[in-house]
Amino acid sequence: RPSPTVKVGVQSVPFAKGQPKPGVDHGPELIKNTGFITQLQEIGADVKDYGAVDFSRLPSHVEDNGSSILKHTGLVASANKLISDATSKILRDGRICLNLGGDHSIGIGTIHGASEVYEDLAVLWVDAHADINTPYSSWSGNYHGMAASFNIEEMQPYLGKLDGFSWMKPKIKAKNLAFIGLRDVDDLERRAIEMTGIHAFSTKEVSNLGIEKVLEIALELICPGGKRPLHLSFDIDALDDLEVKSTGTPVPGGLTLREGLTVVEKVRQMGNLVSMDLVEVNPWIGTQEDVKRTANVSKQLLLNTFGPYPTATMAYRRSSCSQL
Ligand code: 5AB
Ligand code: MN
Ligand code: MN
Ligand code: MN
Repeated sequence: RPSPTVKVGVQSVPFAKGQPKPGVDHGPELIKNTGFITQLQEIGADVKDYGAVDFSRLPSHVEDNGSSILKHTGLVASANKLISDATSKILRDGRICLNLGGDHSIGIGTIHGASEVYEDLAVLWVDAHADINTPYSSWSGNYHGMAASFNIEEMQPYLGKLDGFSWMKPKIKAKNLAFIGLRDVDDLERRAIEMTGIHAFSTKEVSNLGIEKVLEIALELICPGGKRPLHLSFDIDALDDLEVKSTGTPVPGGLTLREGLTVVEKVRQMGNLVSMDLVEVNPWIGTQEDVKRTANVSKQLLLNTFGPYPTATMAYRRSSCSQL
């Protein structure tokens, strides 16, 4: 049974102003240098490289309003308008849009762009953090910790009016979003999750139920029967800090690489993925070895998301079944 050709459009989103650590804007370059695009093409995937979202007309620096702890509001807002439009364009070309970050604040634009093209979009948010702070609840002022709230309809009353974000039309319903991998959630974020009824699976649920079961439940909740289009927002810090050291906010006790691969494999099997983010890979953090390992983990995730469906070989079937 030949697998249908998957059509992917890859865009680099080298944005780092949603958090304070330099280097995360070099994430796309690191991930692309693994050669994952060529490798996918060699196994029959139709992958087109759209280059980077063009930030050349953004001011390189904007002075923040000194009375606010919020960092780079204006830049985050205008960058995400560009990201949203670029994402929509790739989707209208009939490709799955793969966004290589960049910090997670780019999720504001990628999800917005996807929800403009696909009605009734579901979102699977794989992360150690819930990123559901608001400009009022955030104590860090970093927009990468607020990216989820911006697109959730039920969160709008709590966001307030922010300069630069008036172009946004948030369309994601709380019940169509699920978190997997949570283990570092602020008090007010917990309140937001409870209040809105977003489905949340922490690493505790993953170890109790197993990743397969968690995915089965989560995916059935947000897209019953696999019918709704799906956006996967994968923050690399969902994985354990032993697997991934080159990221800005690592948290111990996370998913193993194998569990991460199961996430993308299950998503692929459902067949309704329309867009995906891989974010928070920062090649300026950690030793050379750490960076190499993080790059390799990212590559494995992408190969397993878009590679052909694995079919058990005869040798595998024989050794796994009949000899037992
Ligand atoms: B990431 C924190 N909740 O709001 C905040 O890496 C962390 O995109 C946010 O998930 C982590 O600053 C953002 C403390
Ligand atoms: Mn995140
Ligand atoms: Mn995170
Ligand atoms: Mn992070």
